[in-house]
Amino acid sequence: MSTLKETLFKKIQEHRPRTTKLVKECADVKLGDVTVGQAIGGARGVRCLVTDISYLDPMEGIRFRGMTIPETFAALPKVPGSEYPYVEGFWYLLLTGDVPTMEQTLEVVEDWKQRSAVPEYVIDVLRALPRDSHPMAMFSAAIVAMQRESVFASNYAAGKFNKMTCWEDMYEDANTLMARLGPIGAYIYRMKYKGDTHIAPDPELDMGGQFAHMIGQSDEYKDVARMYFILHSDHESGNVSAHTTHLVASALSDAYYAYSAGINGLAGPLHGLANEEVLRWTQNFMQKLGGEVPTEEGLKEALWATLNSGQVIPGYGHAVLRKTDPRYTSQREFCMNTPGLKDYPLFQLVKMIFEVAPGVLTEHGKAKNPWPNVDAQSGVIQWYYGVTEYEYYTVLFGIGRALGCLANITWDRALGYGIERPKSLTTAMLEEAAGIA
Ligand code: AMX
Repeated sequence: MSTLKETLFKKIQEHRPRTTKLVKECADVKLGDVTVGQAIGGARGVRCLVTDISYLDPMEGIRFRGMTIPETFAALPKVPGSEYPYVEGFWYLLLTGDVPTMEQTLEVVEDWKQRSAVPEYVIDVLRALPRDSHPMAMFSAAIVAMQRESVFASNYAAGKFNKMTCWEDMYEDANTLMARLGPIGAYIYRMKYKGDTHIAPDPELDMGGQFAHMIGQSDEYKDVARMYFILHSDHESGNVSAHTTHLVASALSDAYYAYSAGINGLAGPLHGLANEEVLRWTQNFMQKLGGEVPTEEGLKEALWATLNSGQVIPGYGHAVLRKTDPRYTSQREFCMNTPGLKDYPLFQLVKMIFEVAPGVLTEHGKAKNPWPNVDAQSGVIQWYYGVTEYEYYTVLFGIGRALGCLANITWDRALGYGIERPKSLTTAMLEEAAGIA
């Protein structure tokens, strides 16, 4: 058994009695009430999910296993010669809550290498789709196509389902998926945008570095990939992609079905597609100005024009956060510390939007959070390095988001979380409850 699996097993055994006690002795303890507004308004703020992988504080932002983003980056083993950690070490942290040693990290690196070959039939599926299919549709199709390899599903079908050990099958599927998502994403990228030319994996590289290599990027981009995947990994479990993955897995669907569904949710413009929208909005705006960075006044006008036409300002606002997203800040710091990026006109504009948009949104008075989220920064970094195909950005998000979603559903199995099934009411019932029937 690998060190990661052994450590995870130990953690699961330690944790189980806590969940059992809560279910057996405290099941009636109230966590809150649900209002009519919440029932209609997307269950915002309803406290009914449990995860220990990450926690999102409205003011402070995300903590992964209790650690802030800077703490996470500082603690994890770094790829030699690089500023950023191994994605594989971060996976170890998300699953176990322990910061791995270099040796433990390299064990995961090796394990993923063994699992990373993309089956030929997945390539066939991708090639059978119309070439103008959205890359997220391709990504989702590739993931669900691999369902036939699910260890969980095959053991279940063979009557080998065991509530106490089924997490091990989920763990197998989750690791195989994690190992293949980068190469699948790279295949889609090269097939769609680089003349259908492909780059063989380099056996020396870690997951983030390999992705950069396989899309044909520079050495510098390797750290961008590592940073990007880690920053986009998890945002507790109520967001659309994580919640969808959890919901689908709760029916004992395997990791392939569950994460493919999560990817479909991530593809929505209010969720993962926002990074694409941000860049489109920003570039269109700059194009109108003949490539110049606008004045503050010009920018204000453009922001108001967007709002007055009934559109949202992409990259701003959040369902939970009430301050600037630390994932935004982390990417902003990356830009500030990267010589060419710091003075890059598109980054100058993104910086200016950060100075102007919160004021405009506050005056507009609708958004509960006028501050930027992760998506307001990520596109500009991709563009700078030559990943200029906006519609592809959500695939990058989806590769990273898998870390959180798959760690979560592995734990869901370990703790035996039930099938999700909230209760619906009719409009008449709401009217009656509100005394307006
Ligand atoms: N621009 C304009 N209006 C906004 C806004 C923005 N950036 N953010 C919120 N609003 C509006 C909402 O549309 C809503 O208007 P309505 O009352 O007419 O329906 C009102 O403000 C209240 O919304 P809220 O409670 O502040 O936000 P929410 O929890 O309903 O939605 C989110 C959150 C992210 C979908 C929303 O802020 C938004 O649409 N932002 C722009 C898109 C975006 O950046 N999405 C990415 C989020 C991060 C991610 O998942 N990748």
